[in-house]
Amino acid sequence: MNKKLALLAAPAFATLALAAPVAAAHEGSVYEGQLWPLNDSGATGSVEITVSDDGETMAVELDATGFNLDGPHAIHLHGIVDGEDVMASVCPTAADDADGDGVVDVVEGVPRYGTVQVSLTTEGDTSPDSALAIDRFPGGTDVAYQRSGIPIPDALKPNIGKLHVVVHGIDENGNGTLDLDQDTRSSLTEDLPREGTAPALCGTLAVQATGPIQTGAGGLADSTGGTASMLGAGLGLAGVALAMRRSRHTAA
Ligand SMILES: [Cu+2]
Repeated sequence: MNKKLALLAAPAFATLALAAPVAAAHEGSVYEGQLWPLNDSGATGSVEITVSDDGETMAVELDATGFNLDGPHAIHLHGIVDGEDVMASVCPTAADDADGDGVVDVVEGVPRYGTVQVSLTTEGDTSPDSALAIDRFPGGTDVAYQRSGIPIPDALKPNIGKLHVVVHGIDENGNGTLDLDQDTRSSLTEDLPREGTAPALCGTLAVQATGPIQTGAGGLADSTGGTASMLGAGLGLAGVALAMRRSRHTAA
């Protein structure tokens, strides 16, 4: 009986020991990312995500310019999530055009950036249910998106830095507007043309600041350990960012 309990308890303890320092770095953390063009969208951009002090919500600021499509631009946080595990990964490149038709469509990008975790709508619901609510996403060839109070799903709370920001919407025929009757339909839904959902920008996130570090070390042994772990996590994220840059350079 004791043996059984010990066997059950050991993995749980290991999970807690690993999860605790990361969770401590979640509240009040700030993440930033550069957004890189996909599918010759012509756009560039940047994003900043600030987690609230209680860790329950986030504020997102996203600025992007130069889209060749005059909107709408669906914006999502994508991630490869399996239960409570979130895997770090990289943005797709032209090499991910599996069917070789010249466009990395939204589904072809999924093995890289995962599925929609949060829909960065302008109002109302922000769950994956709103992923295709194109009337609640920004329009225009330039986008200045700002929204706060966005609920953070539980699985993402310690893992914002492993997510991708993806902005969708490209112009394929040079007229600058969304062609609802485009012959090629979205890989997600027949209701939308491919122009509407193909990714235009993608970026990974790197932590810029964490709440506990900003407010100073507590001086307790536990805090020191926590800080060291957080720095370790930060270095891991920096490694991902570097790997991304390297792969971009290789691709270019
Ligand atoms: Cu998306």
